[in-house]
Amino acid sequence: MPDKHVIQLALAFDKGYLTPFYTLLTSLFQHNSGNQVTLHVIATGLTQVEQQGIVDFVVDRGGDIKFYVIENVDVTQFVMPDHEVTYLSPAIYYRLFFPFLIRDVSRLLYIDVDTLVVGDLHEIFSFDMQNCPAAAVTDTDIPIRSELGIFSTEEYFNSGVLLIDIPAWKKQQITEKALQIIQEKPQLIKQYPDQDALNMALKDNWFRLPTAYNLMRLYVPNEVPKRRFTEFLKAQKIIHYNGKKPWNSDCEHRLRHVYQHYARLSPCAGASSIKKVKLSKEKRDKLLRSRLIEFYFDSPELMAFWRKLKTLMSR
Ligand SMILES: [Mn+2]
Repeated sequence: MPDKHVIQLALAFDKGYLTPFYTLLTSLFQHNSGNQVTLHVIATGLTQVEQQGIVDFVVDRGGDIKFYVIENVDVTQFVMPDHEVTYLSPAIYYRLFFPFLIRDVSRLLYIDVDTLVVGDLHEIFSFDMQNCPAAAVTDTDIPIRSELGIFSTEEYFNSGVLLIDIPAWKKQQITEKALQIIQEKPQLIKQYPDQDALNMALKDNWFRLPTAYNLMRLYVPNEVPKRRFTEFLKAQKIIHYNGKKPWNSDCEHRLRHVYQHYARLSPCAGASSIKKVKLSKEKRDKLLRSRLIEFYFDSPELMAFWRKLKTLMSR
């Protein structure tokens, strides 16, 4: 039997994200049984029993896991958005510290815990990153951030999936640069703190990954109807529920039900139900509109009928 590919993943979360974390692990091991998976985890607020539960889960599936603790840095002092983005916690900053905590690993894939792994990840570990310290997926959904020195949406990446070349990252002091921005320009990066700081620190110095590695909502077109999801997902690697979360009723990600699927298979199956979120009338209307659009694309009969009607009316 050929040697298994080794894949090194970094994950960071705090106790409020235990269910999504298990859901992510469930999807990961289902699609990477041919790989030797090592997880590097920073988790805060877990009990000993919860931590041991995670170790057992990973070891049962043939993986390795290491926990890390950040010392001497209090990320709770770092800038956080003050508007209604309640799903962000200071854990967003943990990604900056992995290159210093992990020994004997040269390439590391950091992934947010609001993701699912739906494909084999080993190929990414042999991508030619063209000497860049990091690789990521462009986030064209964000308005141009000229205040950060970034003048095109194509030049801004989403930090939810970050492939890190640790030696290059350290040599070019990316963490130091990002921390300096966080300390010196907190007002500038208030809305997307870690992501803005990393975009500034890595400006013109990151390799573009295919969108399959960070499938945000914007990369799932409405035109892909529900009945083709299985086929569509075959070419994808990591689904990212950026923005509204799939465990809440106001999620607009087209693939939100895929999260429910893996949550039901996870050890947190009991906690997989969708939480109802109270919305203002304006937001309710917006959500209803997006649900109707989905319904339209999911219903071939409705589409055919509508097209016919339009043709008749334009005569
Ligand atoms: Mn995320």
